[in-house]
Amino acid sequence: MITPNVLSKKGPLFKDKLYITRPTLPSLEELTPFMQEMLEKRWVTNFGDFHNQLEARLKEILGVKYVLLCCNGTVALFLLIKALKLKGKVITTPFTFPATVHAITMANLEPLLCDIDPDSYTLDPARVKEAMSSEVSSILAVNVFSNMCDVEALKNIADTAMVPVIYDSAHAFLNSYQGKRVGGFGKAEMFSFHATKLFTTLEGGLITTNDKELYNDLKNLRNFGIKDEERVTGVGLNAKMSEMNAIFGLLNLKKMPEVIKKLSFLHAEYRQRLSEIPGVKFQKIREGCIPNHQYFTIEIISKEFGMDRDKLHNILKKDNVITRKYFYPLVNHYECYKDIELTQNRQLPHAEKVSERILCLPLYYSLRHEDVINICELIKGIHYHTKDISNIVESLKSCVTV
Ligand code: T4K
Repeated sequence: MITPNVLSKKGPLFKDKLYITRPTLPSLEELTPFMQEMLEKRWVTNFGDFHNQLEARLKEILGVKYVLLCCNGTVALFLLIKALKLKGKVITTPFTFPATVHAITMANLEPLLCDIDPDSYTLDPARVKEAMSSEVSSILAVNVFSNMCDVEALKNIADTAMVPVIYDSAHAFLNSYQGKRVGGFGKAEMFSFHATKLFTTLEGGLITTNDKELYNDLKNLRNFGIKDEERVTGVGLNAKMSEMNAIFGLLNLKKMPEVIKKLSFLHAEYRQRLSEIPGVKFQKIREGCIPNHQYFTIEIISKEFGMDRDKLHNILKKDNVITRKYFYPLVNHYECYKDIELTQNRQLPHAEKVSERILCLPLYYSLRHEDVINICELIKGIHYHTKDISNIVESLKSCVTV
């Protein structure tokens, strides 16, 4: 057990800040020949060779008929929603990153938030079923922290209502469920390849689908709606991925098996060590899901742990462990949505509770095994010393957010 810096005053446990994530990146040596080739060809964007190679590799790995690389996940999701020509309301979750709900709103549709399951943190199908009406044109579900949604139940609800389910799988690249790679569920899925994601192209996103017509519409929308040299048939955007981003992708893709192996090991270590502490709850991974382990989150049940999530977050910060409250606040509490009825008077008790308790801990490829052990021992020390700490917490309220 390690006594936290707020009590020991010995200085932070970690000399350098430990963030929740750090990108896995290729070395300059690995990058150089690719960059040289790109510079010699003088082809830097607009569906160059590297872009096309990356699309071909992803299509093969994910086992889907069509893939479209995009400049980022948010724009990819927005284009997907536009291409589906949805109307009225789109059911989604409040427990997500702003991008999910903003993509709906930016497409002039109304997000309709339904509560989550308190253990998996994914949309609760029972709440979705209650919220279905003739005004709902789609369900946008999020495979949060690389857990899978209840895809079977959501499919049944959507099929009955004859509306598509689409997945925000920003966190779920290279996951599989019931032996099938994520990417082939629902009408289409979106992935994020941002710097903070398991697999990064620095900025980037991907849409996967098995629907040819949707693919053709998306291809058009991704490139200004240009059909050919003389025809512009859609109101599209510039959502293309550049060659530089694709090069990072090609090089990083090779590293994925090794990265996932290490994350899985660190994940298990965290879980085993933290399970000894009262008041620490873990996300329940759906049976049949093999997650990529890109996030490690805990819920802090304050009565049992001895303090609430916010205090733990601030105390860890004093030891240079920079945790994040993903996802707090919930979407329905955002200032930009305060005048909009997102829930149709439905309560979101589970999402509210998880959002108040959740804490995302550091987890990434270059994180050392001993760092995970020390973080766990520090959390044990904080739990053990809750009474001593409670006397000084007032002074911690002024901690600056990092
Ligand atoms: N749907 C869901 C469910 C999502 O979670 C996201 C994005 C999206 C859609 C949209 O996908 P994109 O349009 O982004 O492709 C980060 C990411 O920016 C965002 O991509 C991600 N989800 C979200 C969960 O996390 P912030 O604002 O919390 O990131 P930031 O800048 O605080 O970075 C977090 C930590 O990562 C830093 O403390 C240190 C580390 N970091 C970050 C960057 C940018 C690095 O080590 N290097 C870096 O270059 O949103």
